[in-house]
Amino acid sequence: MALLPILHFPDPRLHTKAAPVAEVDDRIRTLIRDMAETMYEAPGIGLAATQVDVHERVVVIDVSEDHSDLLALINPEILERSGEQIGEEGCLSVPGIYDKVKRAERVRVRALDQNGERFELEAEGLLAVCIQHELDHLDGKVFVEYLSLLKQGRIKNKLIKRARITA
Ligand code: K1U
Ligand code: ZN
Repeated sequence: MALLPILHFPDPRLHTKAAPVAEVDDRIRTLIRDMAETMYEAPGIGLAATQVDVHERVVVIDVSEDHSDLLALINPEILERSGEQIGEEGCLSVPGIYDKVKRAERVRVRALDQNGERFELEAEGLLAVCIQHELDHLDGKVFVEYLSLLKQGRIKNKLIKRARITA
């Protein structure tokens, strides 16, 4: 297993649209294992392949408290959204920044599992938020893009300064 380096905003690679996975094979299963290890170590409750500079449609999520409920989604699609919730979000690619984002309360998702089998899932609450956040990453969107341009500018400057100090 391997820990993968996570790209930090405003790295332009975070705005790449990920391509569908053509075949669910050992390469994809290894990517999922490494992404899960990276997410748990960070720690976080989700990670999209985009964040580790792999531009294929793969995400891992685990919103359990004891790392017991890993969900891997390959080529995920949101089929239906309903309701509305506003909650505080963070992002491993925007460390130390948290802000409120409006999302659907419930989503129905279709994806492939690690055997390449299609399945559907209904989610609400934090899991629904996390799914929407991770699928945005696959489309090249970072949660700060829901914030005002003023806030986005401040966050960009803060992270650029921090990167200079730690370089
Ligand atoms: O995509 C990511 O960068 C992961 C992100 C997912 C997420 C968090 C909150 C709302 C929506 C999406 C994170 O995991 S940030 C870290 C975090 O929220 C957390 C870390 C440890 C324990 C519990 C939460
Ligand atoms: Zn994120």
